[in-house]
Amino acid sequence: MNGAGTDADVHVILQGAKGSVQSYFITSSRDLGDIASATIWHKNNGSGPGWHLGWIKVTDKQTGGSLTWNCNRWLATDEDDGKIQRKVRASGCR
Ligand SMILES: [Ca+2]
Repeated sequence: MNGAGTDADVHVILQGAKGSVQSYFITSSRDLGDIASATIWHKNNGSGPGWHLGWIKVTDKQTGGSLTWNCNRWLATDEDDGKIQRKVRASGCR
């Protein structure tokens, strides 16, 4: 997909049943519990910030368990509904 990548600064918040963390490469000394959602946004900087987010995968390095959630939305001011932040969860991406 043309222009689907981004060179903007990307941020993620993972929201678990027991708390949340914020970073791109995420580590946590705490057990977050079952992951309920991930909030993902970028700063709309760089030369091609518009980003098509197909899916996210969250892997728990301790348990080896992982989940994959589909998004298939743009985070772009000039695509889709113009939003550059999405909340991704099992039930969908908005
Ligand atoms: Ca782009």
